[in-house]
Amino acid sequence: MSIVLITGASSGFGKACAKQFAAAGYDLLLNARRADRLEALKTELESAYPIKVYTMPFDVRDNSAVEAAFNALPEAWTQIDILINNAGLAVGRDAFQDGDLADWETMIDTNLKGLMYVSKVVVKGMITRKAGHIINVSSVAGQEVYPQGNLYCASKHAVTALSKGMRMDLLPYGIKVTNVSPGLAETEFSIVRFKGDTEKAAKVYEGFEALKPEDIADVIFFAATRPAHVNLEEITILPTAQSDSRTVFKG
Ligand code: NDP
Ligand code: 8X3
Repeated sequence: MSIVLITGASSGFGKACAKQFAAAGYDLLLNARRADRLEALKTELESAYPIKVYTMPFDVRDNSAVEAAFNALPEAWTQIDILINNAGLAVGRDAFQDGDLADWETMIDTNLKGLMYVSKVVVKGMITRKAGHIINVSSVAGQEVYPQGNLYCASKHAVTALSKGMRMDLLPYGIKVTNVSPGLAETEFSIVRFKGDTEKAAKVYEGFEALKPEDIADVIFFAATRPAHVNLEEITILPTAQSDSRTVFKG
């Protein structure tokens, strides 16, 4: 059975993807920083389905940790068929002039550089085997900018651009690259963005029905299971109440 590597699997979209792929019989490599959550998910999935899970608790921002984790992989886990680059975050929602440099660096280091480090390592085996699928989780914030979204939007625009560049360069090797751009989804995303302020986070999703992590896992699973000659290049998924990154109808 195929091996799927999911970054950011301890919560939200990544965790929902882990459940969906596990239910379909895929073996899973799960990454995030919170090792305890990964272990709990491994136990849950291995007891529910006839699959194997290997946890990789590293920080995607740390390239030497990324390389060490892949160098330490047991042989049976080295042929990664599908990479879901999902680890990411927003920190802060300030006007550019009020933004915090450390927050900006965290977003660029995680959303762009982390994706770059993990992909660089994983793509080597895909090139040798002339097969593989890289699914990058960008955002509607990677298509359109919104007020006080500045650096988060810039990091996700970079992900969308990198997906296009990867797709072009990897064409000769038959490697698919899919860019997924979700709109507002209720996960731990806004709790992280507002630095633990759960009231402020909950307000983001008041008055309309936001996407659920399972909605994003559904489209990622669909993209990953198309025939070999079919690649879904860009998938935008919004709540019905949202039309673009700035417009939400709150009834
Ligand atoms: P969550 O906060 O629920 O999950 C984020 C995941 O990323 C966690 O598993 C977290 O794990 C992991 N992560 C964060 N930083 C790092 C790091 N440095 N190294 C390894 N893992 C890391 O949010 P979502 O599920 O919503 O977010 C997933 C992706 O989807 C992100 O890229 C986000 O930008 C994007 N997105 C989210 C939308 C939304 O509205 N929710 C909409 C569009 C895109 P841990 O903390 O354990 O390391
Ligand atoms: C997450 C969705 O609209 O908060 O990428 O940027 S949004």
